[in-house]
Amino acid sequence: MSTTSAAPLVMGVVNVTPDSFSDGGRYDDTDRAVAHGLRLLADGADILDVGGESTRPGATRPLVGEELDRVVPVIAGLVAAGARVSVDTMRAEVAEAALAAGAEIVNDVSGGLADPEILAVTAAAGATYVAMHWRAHSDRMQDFARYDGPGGVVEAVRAELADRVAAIRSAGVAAERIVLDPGLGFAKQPEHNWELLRRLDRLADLGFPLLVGASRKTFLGRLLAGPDGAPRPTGEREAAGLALTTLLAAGAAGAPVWCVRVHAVRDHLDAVRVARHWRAGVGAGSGDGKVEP
Ligand code: PMM
Repeated sequence: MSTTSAAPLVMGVVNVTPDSFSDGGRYDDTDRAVAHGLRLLADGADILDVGGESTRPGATRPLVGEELDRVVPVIAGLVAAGARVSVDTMRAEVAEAALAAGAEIVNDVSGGLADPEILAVTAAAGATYVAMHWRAHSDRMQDFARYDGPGGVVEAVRAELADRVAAIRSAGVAAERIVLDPGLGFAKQPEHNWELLRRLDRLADLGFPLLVGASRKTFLGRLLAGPDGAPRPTGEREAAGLALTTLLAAGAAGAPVWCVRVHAVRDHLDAVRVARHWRAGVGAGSGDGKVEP
């Protein structure tokens, strides 16, 4: 699929997991997950991202057979309904089965570090590959949330993504099939996420489209914490995520964003439309310099 577009595409999340932080357990059987995906499709999702492994901080990994059983039938069902599907996996075996079931995109939160064979599998299928910035599996990723070098988190993430691009290219994935992602919340403290969002231009100048996944994440909950310091619960972070989508779609980060990965597709599409309409008017002006009463 094309990785160029003017406004961000909206990718809807279909987590077929018992334990994802944002929607864990709600869609953990095939029928419920397909029904959820179909709702997101009807709401206008450009891509449906189907995942069978929770990556919330501290999560333990499913067995490969469990992950296959979760995602493959859901992907097949959604592809049959006409959806463009990405598979959210770090495993070559799961990516291969998902591509055979009709997925077009491999969304690998480890950027090829967890299972390097996934790159050759993606290349062989001619699929699009999303490489997210990642340092370690979820059970210990927060031990790696340190960015003490010059340029802090932004330059570290940029350099580490550039290394991944080299590996992805040498495995045979075409440059126009690569998408990069800052990996918000993965080995990041809240302020690291905000710095990355403000400086997406530094990641964009690596020359690849960007995907951003901020929806319902803890750094938004922390921003919205009440007087007692407790983060705002997951289900009450949507408005903050929408504000962020609007800013990104309006170009506030100084770089175009190719795609936003979200849970509430319809609302985020509305935000993208507002931003697109705003952008279309910026610079157009009334022409005569007069101010209407
Ligand atoms: N975040 C999660 C899972 N997969 N994929 C990409 N490319 N980027 C992300 O930020 C990302 C991801 C974790 O969030 P979830 O539990 O809401 O799915």
